[in-house]
Amino acid sequence: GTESTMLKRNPKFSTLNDDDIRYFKELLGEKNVVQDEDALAAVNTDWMHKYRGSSKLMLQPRNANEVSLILKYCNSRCLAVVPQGGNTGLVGGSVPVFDEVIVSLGAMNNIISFDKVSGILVCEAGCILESLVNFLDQQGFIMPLDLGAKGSCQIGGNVSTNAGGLRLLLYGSLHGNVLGLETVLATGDVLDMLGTLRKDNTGYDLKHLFIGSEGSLGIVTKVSILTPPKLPSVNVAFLACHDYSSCQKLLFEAKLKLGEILSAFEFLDEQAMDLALNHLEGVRNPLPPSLHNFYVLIETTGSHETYDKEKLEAFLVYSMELGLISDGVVAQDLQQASSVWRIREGIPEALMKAGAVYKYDLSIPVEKMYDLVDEMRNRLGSSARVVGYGHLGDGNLHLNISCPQYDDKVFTQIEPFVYEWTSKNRGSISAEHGVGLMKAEKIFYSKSPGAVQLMASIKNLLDPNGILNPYKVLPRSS
Ligand code: FAD
Ligand code: 2HG
Ligand code: ZN
Repeated sequence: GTESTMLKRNPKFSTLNDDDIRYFKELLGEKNVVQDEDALAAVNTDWMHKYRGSSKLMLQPRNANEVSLILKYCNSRCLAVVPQGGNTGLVGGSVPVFDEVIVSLGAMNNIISFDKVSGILVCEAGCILESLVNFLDQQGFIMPLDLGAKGSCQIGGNVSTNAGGLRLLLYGSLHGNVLGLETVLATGDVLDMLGTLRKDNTGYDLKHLFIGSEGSLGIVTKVSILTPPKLPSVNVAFLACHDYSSCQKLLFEAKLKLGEILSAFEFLDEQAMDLALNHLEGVRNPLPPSLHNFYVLIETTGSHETYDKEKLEAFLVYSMELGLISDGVVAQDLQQASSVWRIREGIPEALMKAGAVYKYDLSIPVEKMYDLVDEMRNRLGSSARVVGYGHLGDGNLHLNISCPQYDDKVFTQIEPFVYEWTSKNRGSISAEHGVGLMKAEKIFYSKSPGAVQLMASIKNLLDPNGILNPYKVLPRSS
């Protein structure tokens, strides 16, 4: 990646020696101390194959006590550490930059308790999101978050990135849904904040510091999360819009007319659709062939099948009459619904297959959002493919620039323009993916110097040697 080429390894960190390996083997057992080259190659490389570290060691603790002893030891030896969950992060945060020790949470995947009355689930951080979804399904509940990476991402990774995803519109962010955490600090101290209460105003609510801190303040080992009941009526519509302004008006009308049952409002442009159709196996356009500039996926979730369906159908007729949509289908069964979702969820994968990709995950006021995509297209001309899609209902644009390979000429046309534009329009340069390595030096585009200074002080207080996920989140100068 072009961004990390300027970085130098911080010489204050030790390098691994035989005594270290001996200590870890004694603590964790041989098989949980991974030094195999092929296994390390995978965990040194991020999902996009854009960021690559050169760690010589991955540790696989089985409980919080082992995490505690690992960190205590690393802290005393000044060995740098990268916490890793499912390694699906998109900002280079989950892989080492140099030779940091990888602490992988995958073996900590037990469900601890589920209370059907309150809907509160307590589990270990390494549980894969989809296995939690499957567990809850049996109980008649769902997870309050859903994302395309559900098959590999872990709840601890979701919490650490404060992942948003596809149903934030209805259920809100993890800052609202996570009720408690257990974390291990860099010193090895285990911090018990594993409450299971909706309300608890006993001073500072410290768990919020760890939600979205990307492994820079501690390792999340347990999560307590509020889960909603699985409602019987879910409907999905896939609609075509002529222009962006229609998408925007459609969102306004959907909030008004669908109200409490609106659970997702996603959009994709024609370029994104084209990628999905060409690069994803078995994906086809559910709408009759015709040239549409924009597509919108609307999902409703409610408790009454006939009312909900009537409501959605009336809304679609009304939107058609207003001229906001030019075509549309409503999925008739679960399989059709999931194939419509597959188009939207598959776009990151389609982009990967198309070549190199520059990703920007931006919060921008909805009325301005697509201007950036248009401007970027004008800047880049035919040298790259500019793709716009994302969580329109949350004001979150995924701007992706796809080219055959990474190209410095293209890159200098994109940055710093994209950040300056976002900052000028009072947006955020990270809506949901985090800062990671990619944006550590860019943080001032979205945060004041005073706020960054306080972040650095908190980091220093909790991790005085700076061993946890160095080079990430905070700028070098701080
Ligand atoms: P990793 O990638 O392993 O780690 C992410 C960060 O968290 C790193 O900084 C790491 O050090 C830290 N970390 C991981 N586990 C822990 C832990 N237990 N304790 C402390 N720190 C930890 N994001 C969204 O917000 N919305 C989406 O819709 C979305 N869709 C995606 C779709 C695809 C196909 C992909 C590949 C990614 C998507 N993402 C999305 C990115 C998203 O951040 C991750 O998918 C997910 O939240 C990361 O979880 P993970 O377990 O893979 O974490
Ligand atoms: C999504 O919403 C993810 O699909 C990935 O957040 C976004 O690939 C991206 O830019
Ligand atoms: Zn997203």
